[in-house]
Amino acid sequence: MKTNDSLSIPIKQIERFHVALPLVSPFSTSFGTERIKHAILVKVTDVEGNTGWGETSVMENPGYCPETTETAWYVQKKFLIPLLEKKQKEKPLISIGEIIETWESVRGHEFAKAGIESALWALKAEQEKCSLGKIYGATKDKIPTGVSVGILPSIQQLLDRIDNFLQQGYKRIKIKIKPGWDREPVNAIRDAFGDIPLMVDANSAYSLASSDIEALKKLDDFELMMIEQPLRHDDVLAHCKLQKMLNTPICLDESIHSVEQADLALEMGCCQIINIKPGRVGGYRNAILIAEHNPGKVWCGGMLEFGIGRVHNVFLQAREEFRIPGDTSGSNRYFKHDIIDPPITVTREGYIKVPKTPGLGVSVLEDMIIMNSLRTDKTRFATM
Ligand code: OSB
Ligand code: MG
Repeated sequence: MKTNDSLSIPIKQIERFHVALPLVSPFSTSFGTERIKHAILVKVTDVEGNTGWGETSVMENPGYCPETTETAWYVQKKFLIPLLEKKQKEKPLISIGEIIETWESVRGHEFAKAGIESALWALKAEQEKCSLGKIYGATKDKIPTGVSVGILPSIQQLLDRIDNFLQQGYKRIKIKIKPGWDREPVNAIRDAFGDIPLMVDANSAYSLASSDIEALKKLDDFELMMIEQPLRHDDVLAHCKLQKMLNTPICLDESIHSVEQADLALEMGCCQIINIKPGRVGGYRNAILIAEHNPGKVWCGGMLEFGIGRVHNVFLQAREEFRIPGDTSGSNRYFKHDIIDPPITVTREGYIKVPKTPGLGVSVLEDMIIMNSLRTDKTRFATM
């Protein structure tokens, strides 16, 4: 990353809000059903009153990854914020890269790190009076949108849902699959909607058992863009074996938690594409490094983010290495009222416009955040 990453004004305090809001409709995957979205929203304020907002968009349960809202809350409080405060005491005008380095003494906990790191990038944008997009290296003024459709009780409901999203303009459809819900729904979608850009996400629901391999091979008939994370979260070798048996490209999500793991999986042929979720890979600096190493082979995933995480992801995908539509959808696909103003909207042609105004480019509805917080805290830094 070539951007200058130093803060030009010292940090005064960090506030956190554990927010929970109902989703407009339940979201079912092979690992469970989400009805309420949880996240830890992070607000960093400097001594001159500039602010930066970030989102720790981990799930409440450890079904997708080992972290949860609770573990992130604890690790931020007990380790990440104290390490940051200590670093600033040593050196008042700290760089975000140096903060990321001091956090290397904490293994894992990528979502916890990303939540604070993203707030720091947003603060940097405010301090520089430029768009967060500039900080993240955005070059596009709009990004194509995709939507991730959960497992539904019937094929007809799935087709109705997809029809609605296509009418709203979405350019790429992803459906969740699991053994017993794969060939049939995909076949029905191809029959109903022809050769729309279509992909599937198994969230690790398959294995190398012969019945599973047969089911996955059958999907080759449908010219899918990719199959996301068919096998175990921790088994890249199995994905390597599977990729040799399939024509459809494999995309890894759950397996990738670092720049090194992304490079390894692509270089060894365990997958052809990486779903970059900044939270899962430890933040936006790592997300950008993965993209820079692998242009055209990456897209931006989602964690049903609130508006803050969503707008960070819009800026990230406005970089030129992102050439495949991602999972970033409009706010109304998730929430009745998002916590930013204006909410993220999708144009009739299926794009999200990249905000232009300085900082985050949208207003954060702090009163609404406070009203929907299960808990909040504030750490004041010792000032010089
Ligand atoms: O596997 O990509 C996934 C949501 C939560 C956890 C994991 C995943 C997802 C999605 C939805 O697919 C992406 C989104 O719309 O934000
Ligand atoms: Mg996925």
